[in-house]
Order: sequence, then structure tokens, then C-alpha cells
Amino acid sequence: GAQYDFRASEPHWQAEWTRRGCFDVEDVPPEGQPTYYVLEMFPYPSGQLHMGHVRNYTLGDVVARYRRARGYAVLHPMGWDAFGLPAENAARERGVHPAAWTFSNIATMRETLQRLGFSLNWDREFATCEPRYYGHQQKLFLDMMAAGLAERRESWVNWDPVDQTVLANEQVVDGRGWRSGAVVEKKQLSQWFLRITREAPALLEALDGLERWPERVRTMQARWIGRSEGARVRFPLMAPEAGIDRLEVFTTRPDTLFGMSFLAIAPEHPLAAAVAARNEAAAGFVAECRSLGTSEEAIETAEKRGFDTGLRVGHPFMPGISFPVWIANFVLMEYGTGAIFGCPCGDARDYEFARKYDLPIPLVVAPPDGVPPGDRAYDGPGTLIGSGFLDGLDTEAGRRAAIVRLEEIDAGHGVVNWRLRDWGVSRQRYWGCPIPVIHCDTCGAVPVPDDQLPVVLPEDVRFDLPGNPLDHHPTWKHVDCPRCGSPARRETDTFDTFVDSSWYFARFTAPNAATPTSRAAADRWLPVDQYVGGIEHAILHLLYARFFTRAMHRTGHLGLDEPFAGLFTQGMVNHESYRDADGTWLYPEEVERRSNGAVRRDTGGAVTIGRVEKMSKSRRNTVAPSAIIERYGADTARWFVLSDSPPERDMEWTEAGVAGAARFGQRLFRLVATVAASGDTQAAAPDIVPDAADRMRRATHRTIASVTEALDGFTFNVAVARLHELTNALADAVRETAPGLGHARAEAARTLCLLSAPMMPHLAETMLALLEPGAALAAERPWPEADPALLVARQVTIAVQIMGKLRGTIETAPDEAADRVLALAEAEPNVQRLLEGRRIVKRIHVPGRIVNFVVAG
Ligand code: ANZ
Ligand code: ZN
Repeated sequence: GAQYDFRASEPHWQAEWTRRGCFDVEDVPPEGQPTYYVLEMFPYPSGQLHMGHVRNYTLGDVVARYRRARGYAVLHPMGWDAFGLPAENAARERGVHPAAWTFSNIATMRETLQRLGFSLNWDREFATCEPRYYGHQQKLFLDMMAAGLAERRESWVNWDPVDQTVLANEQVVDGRGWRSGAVVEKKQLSQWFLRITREAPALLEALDGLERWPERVRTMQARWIGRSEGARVRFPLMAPEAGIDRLEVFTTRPDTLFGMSFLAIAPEHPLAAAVAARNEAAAGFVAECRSLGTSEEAIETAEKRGFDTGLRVGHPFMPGISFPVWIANFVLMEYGTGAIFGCPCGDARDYEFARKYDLPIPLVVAPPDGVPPGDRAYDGPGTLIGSGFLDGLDTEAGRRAAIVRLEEIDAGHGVVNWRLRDWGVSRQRYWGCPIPVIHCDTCGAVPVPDDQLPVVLPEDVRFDLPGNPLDHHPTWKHVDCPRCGSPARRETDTFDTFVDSSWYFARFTAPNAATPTSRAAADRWLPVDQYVGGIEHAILHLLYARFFTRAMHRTGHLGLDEPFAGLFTQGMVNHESYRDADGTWLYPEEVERRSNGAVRRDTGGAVTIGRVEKMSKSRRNTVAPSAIIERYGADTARWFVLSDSPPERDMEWTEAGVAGAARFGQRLFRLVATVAASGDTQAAAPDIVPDAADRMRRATHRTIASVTEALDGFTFNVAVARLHELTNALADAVRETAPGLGHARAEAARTLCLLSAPMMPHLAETMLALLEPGAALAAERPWPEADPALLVARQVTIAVQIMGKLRGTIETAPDEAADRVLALAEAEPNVQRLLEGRRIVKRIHVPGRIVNFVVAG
């Protein structure tokens, strides 16, 4: 039979959709039209689209096309998260300018996206590295500064002395810079901060209202924000040092105060500095701790080490007893007060520390069933022992009682502590949005006046020197102070790229507005109805975007607090991995898969099939979307990523799977082509509907209902399965020779086109054009409606007679088994009463019409 020619069809329909403006949408749609904003996390232009993108954008496109068919004005934009380090690395390694590298990658990736036939609003596209985007970001920052939401302050950072740059925690590997390999130092640097901690309570509380977010993501966010209730407790120093006469600690477990063994301060604590100033060994220890990096993880996993200062503190509940003060590498300066009281029996770190330095381990918590373990810390609930006035209380009651007493004796107070830190946004990088500030010796940090925005990145920079290229630029940073006119310096730091992705969804609603947002457009479209992206962004990106939305609300740029009403996190795309005899990873196309294993295509050599894992360059287990489109077409790729597994789960990309998807597309095409050629589309509805036609119609309408439900519920694999079933049912009906079926077959074929259009849009258009030449496109048609009467199983009414006289009726399915029909008839209440005490000698059954009982006596 005929073959579907995707190579001709796909570009044709893509051009046609654009020509007809099928996906165009106004910044402010007509009054009364419902709106739907579907957004996928925009890509970083790394070079090539990967299968994870294909899955992500296919999911979003199904939603966009479906909602459009349901009558919504749909916003479905695309752009590029285009600033970042890889572009700068390309410049250093290959001498290509970051802008050239970025825009050439964008061109490649845009072409692949367009070949996939996504219904995107290409007229809204922007890249965050364009001044027409980041200039507005500078304005947002200045407004936040004015509102007290952004400020400059000193903070401890990981400093790479060779690359002369600040490193993020993830860039410190075993205490060394990930690129330079230099031992990382901790350094105090003046940096810009966005005051996200101010919003911590609101950001936590609002999680409850995000009902269309995965529970898992909400939990991760809540943990990250990290509210903990506890106490600040003050311990008097027995002998004051450098004017410090007491130490304050933060604890979540004031109930365990009697289990104290030592007090420990962070290496950056002012008291540690005072001790180090007069004690060389202490100074050495503090310097060593600097190389550990600032990440909590590094600190958590490093060996616990300490230095005994020789100082001692008293205890608020135990007059006359004193404890040693240590400097410890596991105490963070940036959390709580930078000091802890060590309680080895209740905290694993303290336990390890006490063991190592031979400090006492008083036992103060008895677990509910048993005695304190003693050989490790126990951090669960229990009963307090050896704890003076707290003895016998459970840990929770003990916590409250301890706080009451601390407040009475003025030695501390209950507090709420947050794990969330303010967001340091300064980066010593070239390829980022310039921070719009000018430093003047007289006036300090002066905002760049609005009429001088955007502060545009200079293009003529050198990448052959260490540090930030903006620092080396001969002229760019030298400007006059906007306030007093004297010579001043531009801020050469640029923003963390997470800033760029924290408000792009708002800009998409009016990408050409002269201000960062147009309220009329933003108010109409936001919040995003459906956001789709990877779980790897569950914490930082989403939290920063939530914070930015609040900050933009405060500064009048938006009218809401929560940017994403619905969130869907899709699973990964996995693939088998392959290695040859030498252990070299091989790309799937270098491998010939056989039923009993695999061999190298070129040499025939043995290949070991490895685990099925996330597609990644290092494992070479990737499949390039462009190659798949070339070979099978966009619709096949789309259908396969939708069909294999529920969208939230990981899926395995297999050659067999893609080939299966391609076969299904061809089969569907041939079937619809057969219907189109048969004259069925001209057939009128018959007066008497034959059973086969009735069955076909019911299958069609049940499929409409179930596919609709599946698309509403993001269970796209179920929609795929239902469409397979309807295809099978239509194939059966096409083989059927009885008359009167044409109308039902044509309806089924048209419905298959419309229901599959969100997933295989090109094939759907081609098939629909065969069935109904010259009519509206699938992309322009409303979603089919299921007829409720056809959703229930068909029933027939059967007359129940006794000796030929009508005595009652029953309802059954038309093809109900005879013995079941007879049983139902006999059980009909009136019939049952009349049969009472009489013997049935014969049961006559005319299927679908009559049951007659012949009785004796
Ligand atoms: C005494 C204690 C006894 C503690 C016990 C725990 C168990 P979260 O829940 O994350 O807020 N801590 C406080 N400040 C610290 C810092 N700057 N660096 C490292 N650790 C610090 O953790 C709070 C607990 O972490 C506090 O409660 C404190 O140890 C420690 F059986 O105090 B706890
Ligand atoms: Zn000045």
C-alpha cells in the first residue's frame, strides 16, 4: 500500500502552520477568551538538542496543541538561557567569541526544534544574552535595590587563586578548583546579595497552596528553606578574650543541654581569630580549615577535626561546672551563630568529635524502649535522664521547659532558624549580565541611572589573562560617577545566570515591552498554567523564580506571588551503554545489536552491553535527535517518547521502540488512506445502525473520552494506548463487508486524526487532508466531543412472555449470552411471581427480542 512520506509532509505542514499563523497569540488576547500558558524550561544553548529536550518539549507541545483545540488562547514560547561559563571556556579553549559560539549553537538547536514541529510562538523568542532582555533585568535589580531587596555585603567565598575567581561549592572538588586544580582558599569578598531570606517564611508557607506541584518538589523546597525551631543559648566565658565575654550558640535541642561535653566555634568565628592572633598553632589550624571550602557537603563528609583553645565556658543550668572551647572544622560560620554546644550522645558529628578527642559523652536521652546506645549518637525521641530539672520529661516537653527556664534566667531564648541563605549573585565572569552599578570613592555604590540602561557588555575583550576579562578592558570600566561626576569604576561582576532564568517566563508575555513587563499582558497570562521541566531544577531554579516573582510584585512589575500554578517534572531518557574489549565507550551507531549480544560494526569485535542509564556524553550512550528526525521523522520521535512510559518516569530509548513507533505511524496512515479511498466519507448515517457500526461508534466516542481524560491528567502513554486500540477497532471495521458501516468508519478515521494531532501533528494533518481535502487543518479544529449516549454500553429491551403473553421486560447488552438472558428474564419480579409453583417445560429465546416461557400445571 501507500507509504507516508514524512520527508515531504513535515516541512510542508510546518510552513503551512506558520503561513496561516496557527499558533500566533496576542500579548493581550481578546476579552472573554480563556488563556492557557504552557512553558517548558528553556534550554541552555550547549550546541545540540538532546533527547531529554525532545521529551520535555514534546510533553509541553501536546498540552499546547490540546489546549488550543479546546478553545484557549495558548502562550507557548521558547527562548535561550544563553549566558554562562561554557561559552567563556569555548573562548579560552578555541578562541571563538562567547557571543559567536552561543548564537551559532542557538541556530543549530532552533533548527532542530523547528524540525520537530513544536507549536511555539517563535515571534516571542529571545536569548538572555541580548541587551533587549538583560537591560530590563538590570532595571529589575535596581528596583530591588531601592526596595531593600538587594544589597552589597562582605561574605566568605571559595576563591581560586590561579583562576582568580569565586567558585561555587560544586566547583570545589576535594578542596581544589575544578579547572585550575589549585588549593581553594576562603576569602572575604564584597558581593551583591538578593535578600531571599526575607521571604523565607512566605516561600515556605505558600508551598501548601501549590496543589498542582509534585509532592516531592514541595518537600525538597521545604527542606531547602529549612525552618527549625530551637533556642539561642548564651555561655559565659570564664576569662574574657579580646573583649568577648560570652558565646552564643544555636541549637534545635535545648532539651539536651545537660548532655553538653564541649563548646565549638567555627574557624571564622571572631573568637577563633582572637585566639589565632596570639597562638601560632591555632592560626595554623584556622588556615588549614580555609582550604576545606564552604560547601555543607564538603564539611559534612570531611574528617571532624578541632583545636582546643584552652578557654572555658560556664553552663546556664549547671553552676560551677565549666566546659572547654574548641575550634572545629564542622561548625559553619554562616549558620545559626557560628557556634554550637557539643552533645555527643545526641548528635553524630559531636559523637565522632568527642571520640576522637577523648571528651566525655554524658547520656541524657533514653529511647522509648530501652537504654541509650552509648556506642553511637541517638537523635530520636525519648525520655530525659541525668538532666536535673528536666529528668523524666519527654524530649519535646523538655525542649519547651528548657526554653522557659533559659528565658527566666536570661541565658537564652527560643528562636526560629532558617537554613536558607541570602542569594549571592556576583560572579567574576565576562559572559553574564553586567551588574548595573558604578563605584565612586565619594558616593559609594551608585545605581546606573535608568536612562543609561542597558549597561551593555563590551565585545572587545581578551580571554588570555586570568580573572575576569571585564577587569582587563582598557576603557569599559572607567566612567564618571552619575552622582558627583568624579572618575569612578563600573562594577565588573556579572549576575549569576540563575538570575536570568528567574523571570524569563514573565518577559515572554510581552517580549517587546519598553518596561521589563507589561502589566496588562502579565496579569492576563500569569501564573504559568503548566510548567514542564527536569527534577534537577526542583530546588534552586524554582525557588529563585518564586522569590523573583515576589520581588517583582513588591516593585510593581507583577501582580502575583507564585509564578507556576502547575508543575510537571518529567523523567530522564536512558539508553544502554556499550564498551569494546579495551573498555572504550561506543556510540549506539557503532554497535550492532544481536539477539544474543552485540558487536562492533567496523571490526566485529566483542562489545559488552552496560547498564541502561541516563544518556550522557561521557558514556556515549546518546542518540542525536537530528539523526532520528532524518531517519524516522519528527512524529515518530514524538510518538515514541510519549508512548514508552508515564511521563514522570525514566524511559529507555531503544532502536526497537523507535522502529515500532514508525511502523505504527505507517499503519495508521494506510488505514486512514483506505477509508479515504473507499468513499466512506461520503456515506450518510444509516437509518438502522448495524451492530458493527454501533460498536465502531461506541469505540470512537469512548476513545474521545479516555484520551481527553489522559491529556488532562498528563498520562500521555495511556492516550497512546487508547489510540492503538481505536486503530485496531477501525482496522476490524474496514475488513467488515456488511453495508451501513461507512459513516462510522469515516467518523473513526477523522477522530483518530484529531486525537493524535497533539502527538503526531504532521501525520494527522496529512491524513485529515486525505479524508477531507481542502477543509480546515487539524491545528485549526476544535477538539472532538464525546457523545454521552455512546459512552454507555448499548442495551436492548427484551420482552418476557409466559405462554405468549407479555409479563415484563428486561434490559441487556445486545450480544448477551443466552443462559444469562434467560436467568435475568426468570428473575424479573412480575415474571418470578407468576412462575411461582409452576413447572417450566420450555424456554424460547429470540436473541435481542423475546424470551417466552412455556409452563405446565
Ligand atoms: C545541640 C544538639 C544536641 C544539636 C543534639 C543537635 C542534636 P538544623 O536542624 O539543621 O537547624 N548547629 C547549629 N549551628 C551550627 C553551625 N553553625 N554549624 C554546624 N552545626 C550547627 O541543625 C541544628 C543543629 O545543628 C543544632 O542543634 C546544632 O547542634 C547544630 F542532640 O545543638 B544541635
Ligand atoms: Zn560620586
